[in-house]
Amino acid sequence: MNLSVGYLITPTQAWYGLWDIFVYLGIAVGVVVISYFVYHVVRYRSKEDYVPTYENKNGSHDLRFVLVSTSLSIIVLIILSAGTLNAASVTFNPPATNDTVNIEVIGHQFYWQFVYPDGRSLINNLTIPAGAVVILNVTSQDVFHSFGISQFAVKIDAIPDRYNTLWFSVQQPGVYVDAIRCYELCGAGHAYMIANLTVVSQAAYQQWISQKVNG
Ligand SMILES: [Cu+2]
Repeated sequence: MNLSVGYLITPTQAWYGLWDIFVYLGIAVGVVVISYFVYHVVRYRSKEDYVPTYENKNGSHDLRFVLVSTSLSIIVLIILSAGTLNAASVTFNPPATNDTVNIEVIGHQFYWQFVYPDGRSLINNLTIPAGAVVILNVTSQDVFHSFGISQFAVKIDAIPDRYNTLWFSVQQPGVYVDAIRCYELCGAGHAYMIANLTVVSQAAYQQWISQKVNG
């Protein structure tokens, strides 16, 4: 079994990429708008002999300004919308491959349970193989919760009698302490509904999963 995602774009990459686009476009728009503002503040500053006039000496210039600024705004909005739809599409369409690990995630007041295909279950510790496509089927045993790993930009509601799916992939093995949290106020213990994400090598994962349950 080859569990490597290789060239795939993960939701984590898609959302972080979208974040960059928002930041860079925001900076560009800020530079243009603030420069325009400062230019006019300086150029049309108060002078002793200045007499205000409402005469429009160049009407076509004004129309051109409106067309250009509106077009630029529309282009920016199209880029941001397309990027958002793309990231959402990556998130909601797990790659069609057999090399995936499916894990059931069950929210409880106030802990997370992770159930593996062979029935073994972990509490507050999600263990996954590095580089694999990990598909989580998220539900709840009691009230609404929300399962999220902010570091990897994934989050989805955990709702009783319903399964919501999310997928992600982590290349770097290690224990990501307190990486998993509940993001839906679910009761008095909500703030303590925290779990670790443990990413192990594929060999270690195969070895662990091949051990007998309860063995
Ligand atoms: Cu909660």
